[in-house]
Amino acid sequence: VPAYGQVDLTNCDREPIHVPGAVQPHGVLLAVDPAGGDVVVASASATALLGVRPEELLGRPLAEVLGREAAEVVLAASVRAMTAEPLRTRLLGPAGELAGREVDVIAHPSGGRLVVEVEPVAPGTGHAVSYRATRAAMARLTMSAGVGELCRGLAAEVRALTGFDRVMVYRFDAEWNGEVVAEERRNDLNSFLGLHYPSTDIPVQARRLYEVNWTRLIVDVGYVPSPLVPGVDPATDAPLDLSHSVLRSVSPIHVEYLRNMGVTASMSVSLMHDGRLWGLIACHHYSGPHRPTYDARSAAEFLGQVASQLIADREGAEEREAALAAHDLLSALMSDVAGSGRPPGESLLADPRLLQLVGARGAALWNGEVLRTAGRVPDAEALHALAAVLARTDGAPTFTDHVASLLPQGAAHAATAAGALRIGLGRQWWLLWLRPEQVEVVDWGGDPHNKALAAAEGPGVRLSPRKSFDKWREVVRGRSLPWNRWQAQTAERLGNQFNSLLVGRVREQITLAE
Ligand code: BLA
Repeated sequence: VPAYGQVDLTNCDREPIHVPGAVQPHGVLLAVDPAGGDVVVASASATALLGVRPEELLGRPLAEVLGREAAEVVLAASVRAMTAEPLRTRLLGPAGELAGREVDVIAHPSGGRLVVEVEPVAPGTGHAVSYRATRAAMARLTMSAGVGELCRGLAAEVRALTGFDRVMVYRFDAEWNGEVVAEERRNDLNSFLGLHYPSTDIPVQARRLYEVNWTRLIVDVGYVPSPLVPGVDPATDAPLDLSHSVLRSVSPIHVEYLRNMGVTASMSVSLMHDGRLWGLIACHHYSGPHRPTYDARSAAEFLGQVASQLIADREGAEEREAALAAHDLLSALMSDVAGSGRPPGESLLADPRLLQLVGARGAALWNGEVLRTAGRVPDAEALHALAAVLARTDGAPTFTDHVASLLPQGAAHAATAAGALRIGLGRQWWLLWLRPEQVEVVDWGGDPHNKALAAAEGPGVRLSPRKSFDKWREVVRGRSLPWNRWQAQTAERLGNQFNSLLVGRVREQITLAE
């Protein structure tokens, strides 16, 4: 059995979370030989829930647990692999807590086995989830205007569906750090909106798992894992792969993290785009165990899929609009520069639209003799060093959101120039746009509730949102917000227009001289 206890903060990205050798105890997991229909592995939770010790179930037909009819449906469905529909049935055979109760039976293949999970349809937790209600929720999402409204709508719909105290939309950046971009919560809870977390909070193997299994639930963070019996499949000597299990026991490191946050139950749903994890719907409960029904979880997963597609579409549209707006702004700027009667470099640097155009806070222009600057910039020496390190012979735009990785001395200027975008003009001119480091822009400490939360953390707490935020600050220290494609294109366009303007001026002067 893989030993859970050996995981610590330094090796948690190698914890084999898909083979924990245990499940959460609110349901029973059975692995069945699909040929004969006999049980080959059973979870210890069988003792309480079915009134039979797991050892006693081994070698017995699935029909003895589920009843003949249900067992036949499940085994027949196994031939159709992952497409099997979960089955709702009443358990008449067993003597434990599930005796006579309605259960969901969720089956999927794993290795050579059929994994059959039995979960009670708990009274009270399931808001009745209907196709009609889910479709209406989907229609509401479709009508929302921008990406922000869409994410807020998604959080609201999922909260209504599942009853969690807090539902967040969590979005990954290119380095897998994350940000809470939307939130719906109980009124008395402090807000997490806008908070950032480092990539290590959701390690790589977890993200990989979440790309293939789109929903996970921790019903009660105080649960005692229920081991599988036997710990390895006797036919293969390998532990059962629980990647697609709904009862999978989760990483104890993550459980510790949730406990430190005061979370008592948690769920998350993958938001996928183009086969990659785009974000998560992250749900917290703070008032004890919480178990939305399988149907509610499935509906949340479905809305997540719809929403992530919509988000991708909207983002594409918003980006095109931003690029068009920048195009218009550039035309207006350049025509004013051309008509100003002043030297073009001087009037360009005096115009605030130069920074607005690409979302910069500072700019500098060198014409081979004079250095002109606008906004927040480092000293002249740093600007020349930066322009040199980003230089390209063809003058095409070059950019970085981490100046310090190109220039060791650049770290000292992160407050003005953590990020830089350069274009070459003519033979020896260059133009630089600058951005400060991102941590200056984001501030967790601004929210007094979060300050109180941080103060309440004891010295022994090694995992917490506050500590994560500090870690995120370290990760992004010295980095600016990234430059995107249309910003680089806008810069290039400005370069071309500015060059034509200069060439035109030179021609004029030649003509005048003749
Ligand atoms: C899993 N970490 C997760 C999950 C989330 C987070 C959402 C998915 C599991 C779930 O649904 O609960 C992180 N949760 C967050 C964040 C917020 C939140 C950032 O609510 C912000 C509001 N975690 C750590 C560290 C390690 C770690 C330092 O912070 C390792 C050293 C591990 N996190 C870790 C592991 C998992 C995880 C191993 C996988 C859990 C599993 O599915 O078994």
